Amino acid sequence: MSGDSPMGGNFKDVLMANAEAVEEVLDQLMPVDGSPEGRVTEAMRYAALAGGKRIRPFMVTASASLFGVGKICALRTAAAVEMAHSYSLVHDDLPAMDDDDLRRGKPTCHIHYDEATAILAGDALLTKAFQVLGEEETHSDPAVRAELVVEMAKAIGDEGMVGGQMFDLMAQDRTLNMPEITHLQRLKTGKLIGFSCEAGAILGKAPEKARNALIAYAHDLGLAFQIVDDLLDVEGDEKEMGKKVGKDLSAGKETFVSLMGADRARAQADMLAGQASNHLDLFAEKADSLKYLAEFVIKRRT
Ligand code: GRG
Repeated sequence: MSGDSPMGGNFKDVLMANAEAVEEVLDQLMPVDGSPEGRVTEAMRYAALAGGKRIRPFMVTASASLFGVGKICALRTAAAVEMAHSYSLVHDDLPAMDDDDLRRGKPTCHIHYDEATAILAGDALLTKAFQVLGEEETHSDPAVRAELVVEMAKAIGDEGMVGGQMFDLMAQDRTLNMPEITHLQRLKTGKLIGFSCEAGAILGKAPEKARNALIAYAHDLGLAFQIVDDLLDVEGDEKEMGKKVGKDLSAGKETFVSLMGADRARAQADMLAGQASNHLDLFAEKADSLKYLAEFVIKRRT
């Protein structure tokens, strides 16, 4: 994307500045000490500080900014979300799952270290994510911290991301239809995107109407994100993406693109991103950064 953002610069720069701020917090939360057990922290850092677009952390900080949430609270929550996302990538890349050797332009965690270390690093990233949400520095109100913990657990456990991954594995020997693919993707990627947007409302104790608008935005944008992910698996460039492409096709998997065709899938993603932005109209220009993100999500090449 090359257009000027309403924040006085190119949106990619804004996204990158946020990524740097989140990475600083991630760096502080995972100090290395050279001990034998420190190997797992090194592997966590390898996975979580390894680049990536940092879309979910941006959703957290941008939604938090709508309600005047303090910078540290927002960044710690964003870091927790990125840890949970990174854990899912590490485990998804394992031989027992997708068996990938390239992620974010680098050898996957189990290739760079070993399988056992990658499993432990994923486990520890997930655990630390909840530790961070539960700590007082994330929010002074224990009820808010508890809500963050519960909602993220719902988003990434058996009711969300892990459930979606299970559904995916169970569906490997049969053809999914459109409602089933939509359900699968809502669980696998949509729910964490949902939590990332809702987190700002939780931190800011936002009124129900505002919170529901963010949930609706995430609902539509999450689906648009996944459709673009499917398109990139067909049309994307391995070098640019930093991960293998063409995986769905070679695995014989039905996707939004195989069911709809690339043109209709692209049109659907565009429509959903526009609809997502419309849900934010009640915030007026304060939500411009999230609207720019919606545009970025459908125009991205990685
Ligand atoms: C193994 C518990 C467990 C869950 C795996 C999320 C997931 C479920 C697997 C990730 C594999 C994958 C390619 C999912 C499709 C969409 C997705 C989440 C892509 C990666 O997210 P991006 O594009 O990645 O935001 P970056 O690297 O930019 O953070």
